[in-house]
Amino acid sequence: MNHPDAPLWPEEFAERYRAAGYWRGETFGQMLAERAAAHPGRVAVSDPARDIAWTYGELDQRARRLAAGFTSYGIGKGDRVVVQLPNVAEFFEVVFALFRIGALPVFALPAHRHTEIRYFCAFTEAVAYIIPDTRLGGFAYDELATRVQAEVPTLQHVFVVGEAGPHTALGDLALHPDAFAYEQPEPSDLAFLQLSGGSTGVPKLIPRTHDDYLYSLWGSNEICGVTEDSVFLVVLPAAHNFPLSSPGSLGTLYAAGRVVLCPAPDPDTAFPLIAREKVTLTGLVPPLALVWTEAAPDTRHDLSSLQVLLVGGAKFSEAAARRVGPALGCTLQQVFGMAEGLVNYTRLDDPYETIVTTQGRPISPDDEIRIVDDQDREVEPGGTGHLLTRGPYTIRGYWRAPEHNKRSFTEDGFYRTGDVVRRTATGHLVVEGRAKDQINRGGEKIAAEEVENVILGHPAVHDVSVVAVPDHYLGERTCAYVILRAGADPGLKPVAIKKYVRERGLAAYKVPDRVAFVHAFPQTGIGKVSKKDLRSSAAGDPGPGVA
Ligand code: OOB
Repeated sequence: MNHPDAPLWPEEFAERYRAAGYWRGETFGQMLAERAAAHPGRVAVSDPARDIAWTYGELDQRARRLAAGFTSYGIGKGDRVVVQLPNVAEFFEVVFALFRIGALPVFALPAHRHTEIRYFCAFTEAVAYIIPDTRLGGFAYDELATRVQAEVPTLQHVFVVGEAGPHTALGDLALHPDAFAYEQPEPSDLAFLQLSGGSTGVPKLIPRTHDDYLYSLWGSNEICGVTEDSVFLVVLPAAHNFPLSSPGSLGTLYAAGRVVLCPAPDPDTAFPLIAREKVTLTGLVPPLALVWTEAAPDTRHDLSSLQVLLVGGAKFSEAAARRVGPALGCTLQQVFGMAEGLVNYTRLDDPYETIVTTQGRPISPDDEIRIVDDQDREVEPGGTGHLLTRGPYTIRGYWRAPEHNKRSFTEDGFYRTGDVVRRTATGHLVVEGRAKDQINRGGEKIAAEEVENVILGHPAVHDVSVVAVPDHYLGERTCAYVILRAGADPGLKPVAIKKYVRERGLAAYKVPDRVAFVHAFPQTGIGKVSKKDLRSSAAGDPGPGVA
């Protein structure tokens, strides 16, 4: 199949995935409509912090009204809409409305700031940007929106959940569902653009279709035991692929279960919600899983409804994995996934040793896995190598990135994950490391090149190299090694570099945790900067000139 902006699956693969029953020919709009018809009075989404609980009937109705509203503003099939919302019920109303009219949500995270948002809006030629008001969002997104709107000519509308300010209130948009007619998308059409953690100067956008994403949802549900009795707590940012689809909020809605929104991830916020809403499963990144594990034994809240805790996004150490069950009284399920597609889970009935020592195996029998050396030759069974993958819910290329796609995909369509893994005799993958130039800061991905490009803009900087430093809590933190220009102010402090990055309007998690001034970088045999050597020196004493 060809799409002007994204390479999709060749027809022979699409046919195979349909014939195997993975692609069921459904769209998100139809899915919600069917759940609403079957379970109109069941609660679909609750936002207890704001006293909101919408049934399937209400959620579907709201999405239809908003779909008519978006249509009245001229937004339609294929248009891009940047969505940057915290964990609020309206997130679901918005995305299901956009799904219905075939407009593509671009899933920004609440932490993104001017640099990222301007890029998403400009690169995707977005027509609209949806934000929370300052009270809900804890940041003046309205001011950011005003600024971006002045810079990006395509961006015609800013819709606000809450107080509209100078923009348009989302609440004013809802029209009678039949007020405007619109064309609904096909199952093989793109549904949204997800963000890649990436390793390049600018983030890449991941085009997912209704067919492929819905398969990853029901495939996950079968593996994670999600049914209409499941209650999923959205702890991580709702728009991230992990809490969205593994099995996440959308998997739970697919199963006609109940989604509960958690406004903050700390135990003081989450534990009372688990007790009150009788949450049965949730997903966390490793640092949060550690915090919950430590807090659980002393809590006065009843966590006994929790059956499964999914942990993924970054490597979960075996020692930490062993503490989850005893502390939280639930089953651990490790998840090794990526927004580009492939998701691996340990199975609920896997032997305990497999659950605590591996990152799981793929959802689908048709997820093809190759583990190769630097020359793309398969390693011997059980050997460690680069993970390449192809399958019914793994993209065949990034959105509008033909040059980059030549490097990130093999000629026969395998995605080069950048992860270094080995496979056990049972087919479970163990993540051993990473070959991509990325820092995984407790599950938040930072492309070294993106931060390096920003720091290079500082007038005193001659060269910079950003690497990961091991960290007990987050797994990794960032360290920026900086070579100053000859003649730079000798009084310049490393902290000035951090301040500079922050002022450029980058998400806070991308600001280097540490900045060290050096005179030269270690080099590889052919004279390139050796990040490997920089990483090992960062792991030790970073030396003078450090902040
Ligand atoms: C998830 O998605 P992304 O797109 O933010 O990041 C994907 C990358 C992987 O390529 C890998 O480098 C790392 O995150 N990763 C893990 C991991 N899970 C993800 N590394 C080691 N162990 C794990 N368990 O992070 C994501 C998407 C869906 C479900 C879960 C996580």
